[in-house]
Amino acid sequence: MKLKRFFSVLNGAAMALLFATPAFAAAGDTPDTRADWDELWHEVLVDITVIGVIFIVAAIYMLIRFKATNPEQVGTATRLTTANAIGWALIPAAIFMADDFYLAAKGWTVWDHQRTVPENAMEVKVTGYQWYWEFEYEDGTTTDELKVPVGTPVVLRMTSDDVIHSFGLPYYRLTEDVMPGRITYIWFNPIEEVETLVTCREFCGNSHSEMFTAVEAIAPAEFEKWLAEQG
Ligand SMILES: [Cu+2]
Repeated sequence: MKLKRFFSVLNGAAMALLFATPAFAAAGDTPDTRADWDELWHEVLVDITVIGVIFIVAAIYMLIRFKATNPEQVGTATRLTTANAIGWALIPAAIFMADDFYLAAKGWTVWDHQRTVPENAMEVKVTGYQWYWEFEYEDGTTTDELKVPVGTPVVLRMTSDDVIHSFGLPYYRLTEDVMPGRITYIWFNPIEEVETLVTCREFCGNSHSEMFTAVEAIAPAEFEKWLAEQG
């Protein structure tokens, strides 16, 4: 009976966990893929921690509560009916699986935001070479580092001149494969002035580790001035 009460508390905690997770923060018209991703990651950490603690506490409780007092001891519990046994296995499993499905569904929301390019996005073409990145702006300017104006979403249309690379923007929580003969894309929303890393995230030959540069989000006026100077 005690065990039954224990499991009903456990199930209650799991349900509370499911419904207590916070909703996604809306970031105006343009979703902030960083915030999306961070929130999902935070939820995953909280959920696996809570579920882990529940299982550890349950295991320790049962180890102590039902410990045999001598090696010949036989358990005295009444046998569960088949239906009960199946129920005890499936219902808790379904409850914890529900959390997985819930997180997976949120993952699709993040993915959907990452795949849907805002209409006002500025386009930059990216080409991967062994072993550097080249950026081409809408006016034809090419550079070896990425500068973008704060406040304008940026879509990168990417391809490779040689082997398969992977374009990584850790700060913006984005990675996308870059392949010869194909154009892939990612977009991000630079909402603050910050200089961070562009890196290749797929081994692409001897100098793969040198295939990094900067992505710098700067004030729009400064960006216009810089772009004009490049020409
Ligand atoms: Cu590479």
